[in-house]
Amino acid sequence: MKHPVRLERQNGVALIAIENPPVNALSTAVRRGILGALGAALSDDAIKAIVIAANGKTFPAGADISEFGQPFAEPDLPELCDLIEGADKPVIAALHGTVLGGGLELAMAAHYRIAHEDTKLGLPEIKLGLLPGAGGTQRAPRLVGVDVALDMMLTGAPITAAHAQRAGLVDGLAGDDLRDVVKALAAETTDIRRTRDLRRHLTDGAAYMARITQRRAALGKDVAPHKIVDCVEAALLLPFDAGRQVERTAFAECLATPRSAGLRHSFFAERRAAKFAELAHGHVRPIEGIGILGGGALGVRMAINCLDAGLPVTLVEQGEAGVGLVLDRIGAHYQQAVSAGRMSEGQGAAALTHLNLTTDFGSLRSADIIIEALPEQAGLRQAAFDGLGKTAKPRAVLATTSAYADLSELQRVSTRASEVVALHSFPALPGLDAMEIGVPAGVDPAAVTTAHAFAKMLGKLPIRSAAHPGLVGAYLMEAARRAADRLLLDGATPDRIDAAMRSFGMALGPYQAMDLMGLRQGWMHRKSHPHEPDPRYLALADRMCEAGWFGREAGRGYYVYAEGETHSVPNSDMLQLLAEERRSKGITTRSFTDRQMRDQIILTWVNEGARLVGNGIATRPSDVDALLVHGFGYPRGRGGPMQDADQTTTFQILRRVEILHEADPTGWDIAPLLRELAAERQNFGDLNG
Ligand code: 3H9
Repeated sequence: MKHPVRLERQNGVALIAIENPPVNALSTAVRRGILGALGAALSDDAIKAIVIAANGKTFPAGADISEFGQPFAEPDLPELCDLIEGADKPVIAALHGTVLGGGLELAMAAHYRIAHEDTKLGLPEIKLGLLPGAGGTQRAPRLVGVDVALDMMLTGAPITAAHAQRAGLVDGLAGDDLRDVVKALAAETTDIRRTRDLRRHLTDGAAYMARITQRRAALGKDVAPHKIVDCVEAALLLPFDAGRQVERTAFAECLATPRSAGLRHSFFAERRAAKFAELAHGHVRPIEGIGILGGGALGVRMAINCLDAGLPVTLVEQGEAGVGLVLDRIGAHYQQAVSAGRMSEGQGAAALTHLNLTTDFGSLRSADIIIEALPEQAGLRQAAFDGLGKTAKPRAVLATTSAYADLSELQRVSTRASEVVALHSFPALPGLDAMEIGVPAGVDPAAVTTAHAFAKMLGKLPIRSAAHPGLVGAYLMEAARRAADRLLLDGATPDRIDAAMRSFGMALGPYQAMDLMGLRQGWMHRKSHPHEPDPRYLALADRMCEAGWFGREAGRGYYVYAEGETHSVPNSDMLQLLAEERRSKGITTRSFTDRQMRDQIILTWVNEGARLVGNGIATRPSDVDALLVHGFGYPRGRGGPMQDADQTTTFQILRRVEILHEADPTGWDIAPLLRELAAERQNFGDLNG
């Protein structure tokens, strides 16, 4: 492996250049390299000053997160920062790119900092359930004062170079000549200014403590924010080295929390999920215009997503009245965004100029990606894909928004087998930004990479699924609904189960999610794929669909949604149906604890997630996690159900599923992969690759 740190000497200045792509993370090898180069520069009498810089796209964007949890390797970053600060020759950091976490801490330990004017600087450790652990909590308040320091650490949001200069975090800005500017400065600098010795922000102790008290009072339950405030308080009250010791202990405590493990898992799960195999050999085709077929809720939502991303949209709807309705809906959306101050009037109007609403199917001819968002009606989708096969331009990607569509059938009727994918999105709630890309056999890798690029353009997290009824997301939610239905049969209610899942941290309970996604597709799939007879099958969802209670869009599902109101109440007619179902099966109801209800659902996700990975439908267990987090609001700080399961052993998980299976044999079909992993003493993380 190429050495990740190089030392160059020129005109009495030593340049320590870090080169560890992609983000110059401060791995063990990098820390060792810097230590060696620093030692060599300090012991060389010809060297008068030292510059620390990085090659590639950024100064280090932090400690190497993948090393957390592994055995400790010397030198650790706090120690390295102390050595840099203690150097008896001036050390200047040349900053560019995203100077984050440990990277910024390294820079704060240098005696001076010059940044490229486009640099972003931040302390995002809190997003990993951590705190700056390499002296950052002690040096930042000394450099920028308690307020800016706490803002940076408690929000994790980066600041611009100009802001950093105003705040005193950097000493000067430069353009593309950053290296030359810094080398010239180093050649003439003799003063050593150690951050640990700065006092100017620590002189008014009463004001500092008042800010600490104020911030502490506003904190929630998470550990890291409290520890951050404790450390920043220690920066005032204790000598520097003692404050560093407080920080070291606090960092270790945060690192050991399940929340940090979950957030770190999520960080890598999101990046892994977006890595489709096709990216290695499929090019992205130009995406200049999107066609949407159908102006129902899904079509309208997709159109708005595209317009927001600056993509021109042609939306085809049946009849002039339909077109008018769609225009009203999209217009109302932008009007609301303007009134709420989310965009200017000009921006709202500009978005609408990119919208072409028409009844002419032929207008889809010029689109690079055509997205079918039609209502669920027998034969409608097939007819549409037949038409698209004849109309779409060559190499246009043809996508369905349905998770249950038979993709091979759509490949056949369109005669464009290489271009058909599913693009399935999730309930429209803040933070739910997954877009599942369903890929049947025979699709051109370029169609997949183009769909992937499209998802990214919309600001979505693309997650791959093989062709499968429900893909991964809707399948898992339907499985959760089936598992929860067993609880309904025995005495629980949908709102109690949803509340139990929300108290666990989910954005939505399974029944709320079903209402938002709509019950119709799952029902049609069940009708065309009858299940084995099961005396404990609860026909509630089927009976609700027969009554037309398809969920949120129909105004009624497990809940009733009053026009224009955001809150919902349980559907009393549905509860009536449930009571009838129980009576007809002679059930004596009992009560369940929140814990029992949660276990039933989470273990279902683990078991069914294992089945999907075992069958090659989901690429890896962490994709199942990313999908539950980004599709249905599983608490990101827990990582996802597979990561949650890995907090014990697969053997223990299997045992728990076996116990549930013994109690309810038709309710549980144990996934072969779960048995295999348990037998081989492996966990799900071993399959993430
Ligand atoms: C810390 O510093 C603790 C210290 O206070 C104390 C220590 C004692 N480590 O996001 P991207 C990888 S905690 C390892 O797709 P972008 C990432 O996995 C750290 N790997 O690119 C991906 O790998 P791959 C504080 C990292 O351009 C590749 O880089 N720092 C790290 O959209 C590209 O990433 C942070 O929390 C890392 N620190 O965004 C910063 N960072 O290609 C976290 C990235 O194999 N990172 N990778 O999939 C980020 O916010 C973004 O990655 C960044 C680039 C903005 C830098």
